[in-house]
Amino acid sequence: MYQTKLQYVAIAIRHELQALLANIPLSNKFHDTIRYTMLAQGKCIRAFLVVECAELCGVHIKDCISIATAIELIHTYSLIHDDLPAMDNADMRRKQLSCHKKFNEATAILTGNALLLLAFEVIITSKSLSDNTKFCLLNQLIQAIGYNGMLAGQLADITSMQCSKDDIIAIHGLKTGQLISFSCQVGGIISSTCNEIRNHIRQYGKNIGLAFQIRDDIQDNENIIEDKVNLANEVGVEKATAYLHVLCDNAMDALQIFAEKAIILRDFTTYLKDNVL
Ligand code: GRG
Repeated sequence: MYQTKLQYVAIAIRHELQALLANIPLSNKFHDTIRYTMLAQGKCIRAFLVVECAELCGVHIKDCISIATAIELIHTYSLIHDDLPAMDNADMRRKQLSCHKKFNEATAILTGNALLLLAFEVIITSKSLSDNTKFCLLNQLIQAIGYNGMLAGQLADITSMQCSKDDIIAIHGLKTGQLISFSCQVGGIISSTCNEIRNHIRQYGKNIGLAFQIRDDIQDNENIIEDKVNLANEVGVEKATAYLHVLCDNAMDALQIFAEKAIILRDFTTYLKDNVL
């Protein structure tokens, strides 16, 4: 059930991306690199979470699609940089060569930078958001991805030796959790929803953000690299799975207040819990 909505959102994001690409001249080298990285087979889960959580706040997809697109641009920037030899050194991404393998390292670094800045441009030029809403969104987005958020998690991930379980959970919460959590909160920022609803969505986002990375740790456990920050490696697959279940159950609890309105998010959370997104 969630897959149908995910596909719908992914198509809407692709539309937005095509429109952005139409404004980048073919003679500009970033046209090719942005097309290559953004129109690959990304799932658009963060955009899906933006749209679903925003609907719980009474916000229509047309009023949050620009910020959802911006978040997907930022997510792709982070993956391009994460794949670089100085970081995770990955050859493949989204079933194709990673950006630095397809082009070269300098191009990949610059493409990541370009996507990050394009994301800000998309928010600033959005026609559906007021200036005040844009300011609030940008303020919280910058906190989520900056030196106290995603970047802090990434740096700790790369530089930490010998992490405890709690260290790993903290790193995951920053590195992967912050952007996912922000995605869930977009609708609450755009709308005038009451604090109670915002708090429930915040709880949902926090748990689902961490669950997403723990799920990846469990899947990754088979080809483990000794010094990689990985919860399943640290505590074993069984305990990591139990923790994934606790997080997904907490996320489900946070949705209770929305009753039938959250049926798609419940379905998504069940799939995440069963590790089969
Ligand atoms: C380098 C600035 C910088 C930040 C890196 C991206 C990141 C922060 C950390 C995540 C690295 C990673 C591969 C984590 C595993 C979690 C995961 C499966 C991420 C990929 O997200 P998906 O599955 O990817 O939503 P698609 O390709 O579908 O968009």
